[in-house]
Amino acid sequence: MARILITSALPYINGVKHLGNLAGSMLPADVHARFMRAKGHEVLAICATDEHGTPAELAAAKAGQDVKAYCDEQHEVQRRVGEAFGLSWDYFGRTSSRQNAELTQHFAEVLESKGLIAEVTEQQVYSIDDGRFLPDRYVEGTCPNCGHEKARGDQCDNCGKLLDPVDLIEPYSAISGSRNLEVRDTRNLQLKQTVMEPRIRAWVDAAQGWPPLAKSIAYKWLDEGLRDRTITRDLSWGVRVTKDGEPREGFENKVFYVWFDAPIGYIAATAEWAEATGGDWERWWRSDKGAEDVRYVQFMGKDNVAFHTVSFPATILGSEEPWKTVDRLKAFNWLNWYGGKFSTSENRGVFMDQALDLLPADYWRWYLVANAPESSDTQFTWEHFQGTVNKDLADVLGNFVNRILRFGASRFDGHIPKGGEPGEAERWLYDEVETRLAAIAAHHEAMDYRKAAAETRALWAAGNEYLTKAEPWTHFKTDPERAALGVRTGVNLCRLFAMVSAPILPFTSAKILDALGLAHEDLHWPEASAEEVLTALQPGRPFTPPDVLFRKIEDEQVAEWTERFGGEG
Ligand code: B3M
Ligand code: ZN
Repeated sequence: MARILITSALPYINGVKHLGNLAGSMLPADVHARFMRAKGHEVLAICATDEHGTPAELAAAKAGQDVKAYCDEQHEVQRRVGEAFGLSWDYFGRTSSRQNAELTQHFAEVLESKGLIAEVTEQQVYSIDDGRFLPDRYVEGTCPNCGHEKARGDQCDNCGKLLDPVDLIEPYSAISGSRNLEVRDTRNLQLKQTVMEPRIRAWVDAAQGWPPLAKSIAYKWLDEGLRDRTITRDLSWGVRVTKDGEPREGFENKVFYVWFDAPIGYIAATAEWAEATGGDWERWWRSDKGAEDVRYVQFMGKDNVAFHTVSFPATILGSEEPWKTVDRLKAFNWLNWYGGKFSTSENRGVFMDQALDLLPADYWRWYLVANAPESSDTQFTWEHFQGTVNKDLADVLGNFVNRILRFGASRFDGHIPKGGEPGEAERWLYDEVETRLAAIAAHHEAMDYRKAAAETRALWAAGNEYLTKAEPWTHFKTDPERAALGVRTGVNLCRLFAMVSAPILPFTSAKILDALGLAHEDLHWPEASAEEVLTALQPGRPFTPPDVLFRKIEDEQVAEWTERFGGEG
């Protein structure tokens, strides 16, 4: 049994996330957590809302709310919608927590004591009309790299390049739209990443469990040459800057940069979890306090990779304290919306809360895992979604469970019959299940989600193929023993499907277990031989067919949703 710490990139507080965000971090992290728990490992799955920086301030201003009140409200909204999607975090914390402020200040002070922090005078955009500095997203303008006209001060959404607000062409204030801007001097703290570069490179070289995408992004940054990074901002909302535990002189109107405190939020949210549950957070994070054997797995979209493979490690390694660093990193490409980006402002795409208004969580979970943007960007289209749900869930899994349980209910009085000895069809099935189960587990271990879903689907298909071979409905009159064996094996297959599909389809698995009268706690990964697993439920056990597990998506629904949410159409 291993101890596995799982984090997914912390969603910004500025509104409910869209399906692309879900597909590229929170959902696969949940699938991994569920699989690892089912395998009997000790798992701690941590997430939190990322509540600082200009995204939070701008969104609060737009909502006409005080930032703190806005964050309180939106944190609850995101937590609820996450839970409704079945995201089984052990804790969903907040980067605005006391724990995160303390840890962030701790890291900054330790880094300073190691000579890795410098106080520097920098040039920042100042808005005369707004009477304030405009860090990061408070400035918009034309991207110097690609010419996109609505680039934000910290990053261009079009080409992805990280920017400095002073680089923007024809900049304007995102608060007032004013172009009456000038560049003024301001004092900031910089983290000397240039000094850290050899240590970070050696650490990246040594990393084993990263996919090529993550390594190549890390090396791209390292090869371009790290720059010292400003870790404070002229903002009022965020973690206060301290020195020896007291407010730092000259920094009274500044806070730490959101990307400095956000990853520390993984640790802080674990400390929140400990406070709430009486757990021991250091056992998960400090190698001197028992975390040396923890396997730490991070999930994130590709735009977050550099922050996790270079910037955050600079903080952690620079402290020279025994913090746990990432062991395995799973990075995703983009899930796009009809070849373009999801966009709130242009009403393109579906957001998590809207998705659940249309269909139950498992429909989305299945689609997003089976089409995970792993080796390249992928596209969501309503037609593709419809096809996937109808074929995989309704025709293969749903059809199997409903067909066999209904038949068993009507012909065998809703009790598992004894049946004759296993024959050719059963032996074929045992072989098939043996191979498929091993493959599914291997893909989950490797965090290959498309493959894990494809093999899961293949296992369901094998169930249907077995029924075609066993034909209990045809044999019922002529060879009732054989028909009974078909039903007994089929009911056991339903249980197996619930166990194996649960990481991706937790709600459906629960329904199947209910139909079989099995407790949800019994859910574990099947480790016994296929024959044992498929004869585990004994004759005489009652079962009740569930309501239809999956309804097919109709063409009219596709037309309506395309109209409502945008699409190519
Ligand atoms: N909130 C960016 C994002 O949601 C950022 C991730 C922080 S992870 C520590 O893409
Ligand atoms: Zn650009």
